[in-house]
Amino acid sequence: MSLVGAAVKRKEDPNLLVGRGRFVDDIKLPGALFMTFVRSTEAHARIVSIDTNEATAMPGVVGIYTIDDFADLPTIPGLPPEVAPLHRPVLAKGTVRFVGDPVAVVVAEDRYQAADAAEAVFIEYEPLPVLASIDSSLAAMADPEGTRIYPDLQTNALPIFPEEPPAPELLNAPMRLSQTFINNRCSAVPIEPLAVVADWAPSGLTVHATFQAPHHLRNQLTSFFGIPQHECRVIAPDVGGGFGSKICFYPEFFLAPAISRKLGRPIKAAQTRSEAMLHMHHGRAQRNDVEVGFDASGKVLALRVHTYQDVGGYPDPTGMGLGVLTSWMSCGVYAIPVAQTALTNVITNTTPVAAYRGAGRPEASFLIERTIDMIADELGLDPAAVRYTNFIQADQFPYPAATNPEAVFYDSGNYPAALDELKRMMGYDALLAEQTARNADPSQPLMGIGLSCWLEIAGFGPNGSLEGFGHLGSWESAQIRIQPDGTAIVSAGTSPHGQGNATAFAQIAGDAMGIDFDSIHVRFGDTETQQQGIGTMGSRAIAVCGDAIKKASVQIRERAVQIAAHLLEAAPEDIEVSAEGFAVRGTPAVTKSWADVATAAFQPLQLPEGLGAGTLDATVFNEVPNFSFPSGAYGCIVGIDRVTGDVDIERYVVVDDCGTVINPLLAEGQVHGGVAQGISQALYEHFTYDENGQPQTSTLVDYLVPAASDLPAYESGRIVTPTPVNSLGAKGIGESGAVGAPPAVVNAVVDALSGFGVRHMDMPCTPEKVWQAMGQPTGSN
Ligand code: MCN
Repeated sequence: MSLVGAAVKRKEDPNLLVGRGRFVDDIKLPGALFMTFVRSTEAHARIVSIDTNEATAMPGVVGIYTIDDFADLPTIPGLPPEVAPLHRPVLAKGTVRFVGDPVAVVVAEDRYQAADAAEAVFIEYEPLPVLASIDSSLAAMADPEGTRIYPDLQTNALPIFPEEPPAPELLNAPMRLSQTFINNRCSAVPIEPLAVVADWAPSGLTVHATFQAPHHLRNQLTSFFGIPQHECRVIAPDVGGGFGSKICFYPEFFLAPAISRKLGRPIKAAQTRSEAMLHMHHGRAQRNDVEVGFDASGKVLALRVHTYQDVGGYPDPTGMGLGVLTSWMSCGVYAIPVAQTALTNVITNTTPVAAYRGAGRPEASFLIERTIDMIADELGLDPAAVRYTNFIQADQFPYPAATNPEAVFYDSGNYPAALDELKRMMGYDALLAEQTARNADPSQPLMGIGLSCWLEIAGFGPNGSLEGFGHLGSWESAQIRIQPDGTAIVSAGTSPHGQGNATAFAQIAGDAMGIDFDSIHVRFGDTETQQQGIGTMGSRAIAVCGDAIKKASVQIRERAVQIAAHLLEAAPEDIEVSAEGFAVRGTPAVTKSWADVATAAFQPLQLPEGLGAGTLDATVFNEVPNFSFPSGAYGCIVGIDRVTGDVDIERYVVVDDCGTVINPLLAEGQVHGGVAQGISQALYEHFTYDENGQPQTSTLVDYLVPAASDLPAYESGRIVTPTPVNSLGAKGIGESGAVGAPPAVVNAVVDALSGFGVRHMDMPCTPEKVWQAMGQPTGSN
């Protein structure tokens, strides 16, 4: 039986389930000191003075540092030289730009002493005008004397794709509508906040970091400190969730090594939850101004989108790229003849914004899926029918995206089939009838039905796709070594943060080599043992690294067959491979086990001519020709309390297409997690600031993360259109749920409220907003 496609249980779980995971904060090095930040309480201010006298004398304090103590250090890497004024120093230099901005570091014998001393550092600020939103930052630009968050840059707005005049196809369309969509700012909330342990010994630097791409960090740390790569080892042990926020470079990654070098002792930093909410980069925070032209059948003739991305107080390279992905994916699964996209990154006095599960694609699916529903509403058509009218058809692949037809080609898909399957699973037609009856009955909750036919760009791998974010390349590496006992060690260049890649990689390797699943050990996350890799982002582990593992496995198998043929005195073509070993076709009694063949691989006298000792060792650097474009159709049914406005998700049905599924259990788990985040964005989560840039939601008391009981049981379906861009036919699925879910939920809420004249509602659709939209009903249930 094939391992690929089997619902194998996770290799990683036994340790995690008994509390034997090893996270960064579990690492306790002898003599380690703890560092903590003194963070800005102002959103925008000039630093007048920093008084450390009282704190320096406090118990356990070893040192307190400001930017003046690190004058020799470069700025945090990533941004290109053209935007030099935006390069972020490792601590605030003269000016603070958001609440939470690190101003000073306190180093003490333990974390409690460090925290106490940080409270006793007094900073005098001279407040500057605060621009805490896209709108206020752009408004300041209209005034030549208005505030510039980076005076040397002289602008708060960084145009990436300039706005063009509306195309004739839009101006001449029989019908037009426009809408501004606000994609609410979210905080990632991984169970494990940011943590790092740095130990700079005479032999070199060792860094344990909770991070999604240890090689990326190693490469940047070595150029930052000007040391050779063999003197820097970065280890990402177990990582307790990342959701994209652990792909960015934060000041502590550079300061912990710098202080360790200064003091000659290991340094640990580990955020509290409240610090993480303020300082780990946020996600979304976009405004999308959409204009669409269409005809009476619902056919979209032209789409024009201007995306404004809030990049926060310190633009991050990943954050600067989010809107590019939104722009590319703005047409979704639809054959839209004319698409015009503009993009402006906007600097504000808020926490920097960067990758967050989906990173730019949930914003695109939200704007286009809401737009399609608004067209249906305008024309009085079934939203499903408008989707069928506009779908790209299954025979049109590779399909050049109208937003960038030279560079972006959808690989494969069957969007009408996904919607057919969704409608079947939902019982769509019966639901429409049920809705009419329920909504006419005041004793029942209002019913809404929402669809989302989403598309995303994943499998980041084609050359050039990651280099712009400072990565060495976009390839991925895999090495497989067969040990003399016939077991295999698979070393992967990507390292996961909760996805279960070890299990999926072992399935791929097991099938391709023929070795038993339990005899395959997967390693990752340590630059000493996997010397080169790129990392985990853009749902690429399976499509790029899994493909590398398959290719390396094929090489191993070919060489193993040659050895077995030699030992069995048969022709390689006659050798049959299984988990038990090697047999000669027609004479199954004559066999060699994997251990026999693997042992021979280390004994040159046993090997056929041309193969040397250690031959069962293969390294592959895998380049893929294109991204993969997972897609799907999601359906959401909500019931809305007619008195309180509370939205209850009654059913949530998913049809995913990630091409070949490696492990349905894990793939479904990924979708469940992503959908949970998407529902949460649609109904609960919103990181907000007041007009002074003070965060209003920086603890889990006021930033709403749903509990399991707030979420529905999902009904899962699937179609499979394998991708031609890798040998597995597999597309990414790690972000799909987060991309597809928000519009399905909001479409359902707006559908339920359509009787009140509601055309759109920005996320999150809180009970209060819904109650207001219903005209503030009174009464009781
Ligand atoms: N899989 C599969 N078949 C496929 C594709 C994937 O069975 N065709 C399964 C495999 O088990 C694989 C997993 O899904 O291990 C995810 O694979 P892939 O889609 O290649 O994504 P990555 O491993 O590259 O994960 C990245 C993606 C991203 S970018 C974020 S952010 C994210 C995520 O996945 N953050 C997560 N999933 C997360 N899951 C957890 N638990 N925690 C996070 O922080």
